[in-house]
Amino acid sequence: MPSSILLVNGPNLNTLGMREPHIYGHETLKEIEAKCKQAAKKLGMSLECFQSNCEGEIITKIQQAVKGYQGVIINPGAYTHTSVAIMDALLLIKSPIIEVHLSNIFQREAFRHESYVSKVAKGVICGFGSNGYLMALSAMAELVKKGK
Ligand code: CA2
Repeated sequence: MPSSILLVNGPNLNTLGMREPHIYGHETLKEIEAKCKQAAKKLGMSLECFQSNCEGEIITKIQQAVKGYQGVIINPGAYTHTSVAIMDALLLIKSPIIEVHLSNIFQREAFRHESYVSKVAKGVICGFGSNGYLMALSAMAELVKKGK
């Protein structure tokens, strides 16, 4: 059976490709998700994609992911920098968590330099655009293989 991985995208990421392409690229979230599903399959994993603009819905999804997934990849969007509640929910997850950002948050405004999610993630990938999700999948495949 392929390992099940959950990909969570936070607020406003559903509008990718529509504005600020110089920061976030031209691809839509649907295109990125399709690319990730294909890549996951090649790595022997199945990928479920979830996006929400609501903090509570993201928390509920993370709570439901406590069982049934071998890993979680998350781009929490702006909640990265504000949400103790998402960090607390992620603390319930025993499988590896990888945080992804399209942009290099450390080259941007000071308020984006702090991440609550980094405190509970196994690792962080940022600044590589949508390739960052593929990098996260490849790292996740290694972690799952090693059982970490
Ligand atoms: O770089 C990332 O992936 C971010 O998580 C994106 C968030 C931002 O608040 C984080 O600091 C870094 C913003 C997502 C906004 O999505 C947009 C999509 C299309 C156009 C403009 C924004």
